[in-house]
Amino acid sequence: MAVFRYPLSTLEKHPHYDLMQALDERPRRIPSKYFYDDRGSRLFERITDLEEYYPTACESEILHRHARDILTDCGVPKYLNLVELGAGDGRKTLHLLKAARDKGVAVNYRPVDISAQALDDLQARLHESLPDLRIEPAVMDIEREFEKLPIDPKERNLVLYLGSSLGNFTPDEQRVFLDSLCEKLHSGDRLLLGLDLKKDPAVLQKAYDDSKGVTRAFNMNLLERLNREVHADFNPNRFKHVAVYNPSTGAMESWLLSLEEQSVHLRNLNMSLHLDAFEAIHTETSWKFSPRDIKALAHTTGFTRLASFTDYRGYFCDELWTCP
Ligand code: AVI
Repeated sequence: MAVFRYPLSTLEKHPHYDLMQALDERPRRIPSKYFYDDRGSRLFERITDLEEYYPTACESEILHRHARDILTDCGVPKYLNLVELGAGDGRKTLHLLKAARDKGVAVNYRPVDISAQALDDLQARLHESLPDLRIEPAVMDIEREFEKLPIDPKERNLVLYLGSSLGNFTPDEQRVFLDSLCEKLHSGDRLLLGLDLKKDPAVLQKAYDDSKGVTRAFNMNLLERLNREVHADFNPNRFKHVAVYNPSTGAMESWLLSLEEQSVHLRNLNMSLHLDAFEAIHTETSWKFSPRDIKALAHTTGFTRLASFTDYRGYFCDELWTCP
């Protein structure tokens, strides 16, 4: 049972209100966005280098093979406002940026990410490969600051939402997010949406519980982050990283399982948690999509599908959508 000691009126204004609420739910949760502090973002980059974590290699292959087709399907405009949500290290996007340069499309690249460090690294890396690229990074929590997305009202926009990050939202949140995006974009603007496809759970299992323990460290970093930032006293050795496929929802779920009965104090939140032995804290759901799911998602959120690109194994797809 969690105990809040703040008067209710001030509680909602607390910068960690979402975390406090989530920790008090049953099952308890830590919102997935807390993964991405600077250390978490670096760990995530290491995950994307793992052979077992196939989505990055698949999407790189797709963008390498189809960057030119994607630009053709965007109408090869003279100028493109390229907004990338949750840009991370931007390595996959390089294929698209190079294809635009080769086709003479002037790009204003606007990567958006929750981690300032990730954006600094991205900018430095891109400067080496494409020194003339115009790049305007923005540190932003897209869930909280959606209205600030740098959509250009006068030019053609292409929004990239890669890596199946949409799959970290619940299906309701996915629809609300895409609905709002469709409303914000203008007729003819494009969305390139990376979605991880449903597949043999054995492949998924390895991707979310890799043999080098990087995903485990990524999950555990949540506890370490709370220790650093809100002066909690989690002992990561008393928790286990658990990744399971839920066949009824078609999603991978990540949990932190308390290995014993324990109490944890989160000093800056003025909050204590009592965890039972084997009580689990939910940290992430990674929804996977079937072709039917994708069709329905585009249809219910007002987008028109223009093209779909997949990798040679058929594990992942990038969907190109437009707003009517
Ligand atoms: C960012 N997101 C799409 C990743 C995923 O696959 O859900 C985060 C991740 N979690 C564990 N491994 C990677």
